[in-house]
Amino acid sequence: MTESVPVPDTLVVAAAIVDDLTRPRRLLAARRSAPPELAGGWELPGGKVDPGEEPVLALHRELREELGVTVELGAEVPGPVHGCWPLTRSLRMRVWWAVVTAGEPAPLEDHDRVSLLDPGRWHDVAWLPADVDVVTALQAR
Ligand code: DCM
Repeated sequence: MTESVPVPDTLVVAAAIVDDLTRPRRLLAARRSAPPELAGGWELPGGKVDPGEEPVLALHRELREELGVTVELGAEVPGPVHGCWPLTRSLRMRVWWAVVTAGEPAPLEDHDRVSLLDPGRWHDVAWLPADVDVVTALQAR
């Protein structure tokens, strides 16, 4: 008999928003104010994909809702598990590079701060655990 392995079933999408897709220098980090267990942690902004929703469209929606910005997406940042970044047993994340094309990033929903991290300081905030590895991959680029 084979053990059944729980399959992560909810997709989260997030953006590594930088000033320039070709030569990224500054990286946007957003600090969560909710829910209580995540409050104070910094993340690459994004959120859960709704059932039936196209992941890329979900990311545009989340960035509009959370930060009030329109973005252009660059390449995907592939994670170690089937291209995804594991968050929990039931959540996995996909991440894309992005640049803002309209709007000024502001913490509108579930966030209380937005920070632009200078070159060499991308690890200087208390990232949520899964985001630490993503930021390391972003820096290695
Ligand atoms: N999440 C994360 N890192 C991100 C974005 C989201 O770890 N860059 C996590 C936080 C939540 C879950 O994904 O547990 C869903 O996010 P949201 O509440 O924004 O939909």
